[in-house]
Amino acid sequence: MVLNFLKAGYEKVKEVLSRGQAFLGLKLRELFGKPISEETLDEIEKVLYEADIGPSLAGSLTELVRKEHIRNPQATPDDYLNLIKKAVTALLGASSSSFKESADPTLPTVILVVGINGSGKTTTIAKLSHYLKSQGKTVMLGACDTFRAAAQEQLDIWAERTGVSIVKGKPGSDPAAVAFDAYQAAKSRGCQYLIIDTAGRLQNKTHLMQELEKIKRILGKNAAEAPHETLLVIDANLGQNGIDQARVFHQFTPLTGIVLTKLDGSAKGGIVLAARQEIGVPVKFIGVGEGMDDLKPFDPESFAEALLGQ
Ligand SMILES: Nc1nc2c(ncn2[C@@H]2O[C@H](COP(=O)(O)OP(=O)(O)OP(=O)(O)O)[C@@H](O)[C@H]2O)c(=O)[nH]1
Ligand SMILES: [Mg+2]
Repeated sequence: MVLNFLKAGYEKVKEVLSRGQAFLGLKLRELFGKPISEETLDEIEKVLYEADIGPSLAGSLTELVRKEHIRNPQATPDDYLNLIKKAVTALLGASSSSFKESADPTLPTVILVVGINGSGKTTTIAKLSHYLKSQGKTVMLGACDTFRAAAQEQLDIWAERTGVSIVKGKPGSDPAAVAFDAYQAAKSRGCQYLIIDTAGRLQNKTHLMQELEKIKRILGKNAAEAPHETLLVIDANLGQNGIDQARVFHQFTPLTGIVLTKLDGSAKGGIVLAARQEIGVPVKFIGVGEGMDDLKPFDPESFAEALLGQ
């Protein structure tokens, strides 16, 4: 059952990542079919770089190919592709979609969700609530995007649809105060998870980033280990720009995971690797559509396969 559920999501990703000439696996296979010379190695590095996997990883994967060629001059395109796939899977580590839970099972596990405008935070929270509920967990939402009146309304609609409770604040009120109230409500009602929605913010607006720090601080006053998870939602279409965002968010509110959304419409899957290599933060979930079921736990092997083909 779980495998089918996973497969369905990755088929979608595979379909998008393998579209047309952009397909990394296809381009690499072509280059691996040529005699491996300095020129071919340069081309390989360029193709990897263009896939948004980040410059240092593009370099180290190219080095792997060089070494393999020296070790075994008869290596086939399949040998090289397998080598890269293995390195990519190893870099991504074991499947890591599980959350750090509250040490005290009577207190809620708090998940703070951050990101720039329109990245998919609110939709991701709806999908995550649905995912946790389907595992029999109780969930409360904290609508801490008090910046736009419509934002709380949007979360409210999702709360009703997914059948979870929600705590809202007055439009324009202090989001940290709403986070405080939401924690107290989740605690007194014995909810297992509290998921905090925040307003979209550009990472270069320092006062907005400090507001996030405050939300985090207030949550920490309720329980020293809260928030247990801080998830950054990144739109996969942003490519390397998403990594720059992650770096700044990570400074203000240290991230424990990334949710990469809109992978159903983007051929920019390489950002998953760059996030791991350059920020050291794992991708925990991927978003593959706008529906409630369109959030999938991140699976390194399926992802490497979707990215590189085979
Ligand atoms: N195709 C696709 N669309 C998505 C996905 N996730 C979110 N969206 C869409 O992206 C748009 C923005 O999503 P929101 O969840 O409102 O984004 P947000 O980060 O909460 O936005 P702000 O609160 O304005 O910062 C909506 O139209 C969503 O339906 C996804 O995985 N795939
Ligand atoms: Mg939102």
